[in-house]
Amino acid sequence: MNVVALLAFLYGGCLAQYSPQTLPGRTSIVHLFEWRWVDVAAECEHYLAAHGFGGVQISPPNEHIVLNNPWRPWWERYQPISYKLCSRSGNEEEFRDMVTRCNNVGVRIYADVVINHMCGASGGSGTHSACRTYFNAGAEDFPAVPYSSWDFNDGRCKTKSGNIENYNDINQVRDCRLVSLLDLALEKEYVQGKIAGYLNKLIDAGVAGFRVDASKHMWPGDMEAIFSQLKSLDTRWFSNGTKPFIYQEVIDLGGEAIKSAQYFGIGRVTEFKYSAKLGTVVRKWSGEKMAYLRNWGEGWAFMPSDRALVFVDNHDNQRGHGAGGASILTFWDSRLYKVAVAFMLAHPYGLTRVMSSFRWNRYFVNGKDLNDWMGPPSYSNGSTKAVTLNPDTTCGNGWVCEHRWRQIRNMVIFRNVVDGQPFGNWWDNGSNQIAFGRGTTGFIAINNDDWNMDVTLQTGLPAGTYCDVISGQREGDRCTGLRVIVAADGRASFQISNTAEDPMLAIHVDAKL
Ligand code: AAO
Repeated sequence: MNVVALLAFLYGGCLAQYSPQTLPGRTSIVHLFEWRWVDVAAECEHYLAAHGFGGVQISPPNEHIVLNNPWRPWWERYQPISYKLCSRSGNEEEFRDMVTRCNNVGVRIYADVVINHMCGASGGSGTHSACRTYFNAGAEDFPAVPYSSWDFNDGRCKTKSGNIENYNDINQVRDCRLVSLLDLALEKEYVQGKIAGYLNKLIDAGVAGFRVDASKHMWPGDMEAIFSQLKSLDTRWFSNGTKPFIYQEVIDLGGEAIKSAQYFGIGRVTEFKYSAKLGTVVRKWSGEKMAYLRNWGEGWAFMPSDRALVFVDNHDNQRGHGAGGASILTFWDSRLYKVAVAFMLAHPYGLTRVMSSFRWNRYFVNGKDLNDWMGPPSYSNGSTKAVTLNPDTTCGNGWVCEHRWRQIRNMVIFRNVVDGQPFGNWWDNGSNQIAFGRGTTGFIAINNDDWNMDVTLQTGLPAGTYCDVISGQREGDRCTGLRVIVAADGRASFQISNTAEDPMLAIHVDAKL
């Protein structure tokens, strides 16, 4: 191997942890929150592969606590009991089968890994865990790992409660308990080895990478010590020496001592400013206007695009957890949500993650949803309901399946088609009507004003008749929705009513008749 090739190999290798390792031309991942493994596998085979999804973020696959006060909250999954692969979503065999089947159709699996802590200090003792493994939270005894009280940070935390009390004290944030979750001593080689062993077991099963939960609460040096022990990805699906994709959950909206940038050396980082700001702009709150999106991305003081994992909402902030400000748009606000998701998928900034949720019966008291804890659609015995499919391809049994909404699915494809193409041909009306293109391959126009949009714009696209992929798509030689005619000079007229179901038009070269 000559020097240039060696350097390219090393460069590629050392940057691999920023790449989702998806098949070429697949640019988004979907979070199938709380889905069972058998349903994820079927979705990979019957939907995600065919519609260009790059991969799936799954809920934590390790054994977690089982709670009944409240009854089976979704957040059981964030209270580990062991690193056995059994959980609300299924057992190890189902997990391995899912990863194999998804990889076999070119859809990657990213595991949500909870490695900062074990269960809550008040988790009690017994076998109320997904695999009925014995543990004793009070004694910090998790025999299935094994972890004992030696393996927790109690000695290092200086707060009276043992919990984080001040997010501006770096030592508290990293060495004290997050909401009383037993904080592992990640600086210990023994603990690092146990966690690396768990992650390598997932790599052996074929996962492509990890969403690292609560990264803000771990010292970057300890995380690097763990990740340096990770194997390369499984050569059944990945080229030899490929490193796992790493994206770290760090809530940094500014104003705290810990910054996202402290984690850039390890992998990508969630950009929560994106989610909070886009919600504010699309809701037209605080004087924000769509016209201000002209310099969206680093121009808004977000992290560099090649370090950012972006989303309109996530499983926390769609229900007021984490950085769950009121501006966050979710499936509950479906019309504006589709505007925000379409914008995110059309704009080049960041690696995009689409949320796929379940419904729960929200119950607001003084602006707070008292049912924010409610778990996935379940039977009376607590087992999670199957994802059923309706004839119109939507989901039943309480699963929202935003990723299957035509407008969102088609914009996932739009992003694949325009991948690598420059942002340009920006137009706005100084208010909330905007439009922009992606080189010569795609163009989107959005009307978020309270009056009609009627303009003729330079799209940058080749002349022809295009199917609008918001109101429909191209099927053979016909459009199932609206059409847009691009003239020889690249210009096209966009009439968008402010009362339209979806006040957007989006076209790309794969939707051209
Ligand atoms: C549950 C119960 C607790 C109980 C605990 C143990 O709710 O009462 O003590 O069990 O028995 C999830 C749930 C938790 C649940 C936990 C364990 O959300 O309610 O606790 O499972 O079952 C912080 C972390 C962040 C974390 C977020 C929820 O930094 O990593 O809290 N997210 C991840 C997961 C999440 C999970 C865990 C971590 C735990 O995504 O699902 O928790 O594994 C500030 C800080 C943030 C901090 C938030 C919330 O954010 O900056 O770092 O997130 O506070 O504490 C504005 C500010 C923004 C601020 C925000 C909220 O937006 O700009 O900075 O307000 O104050």
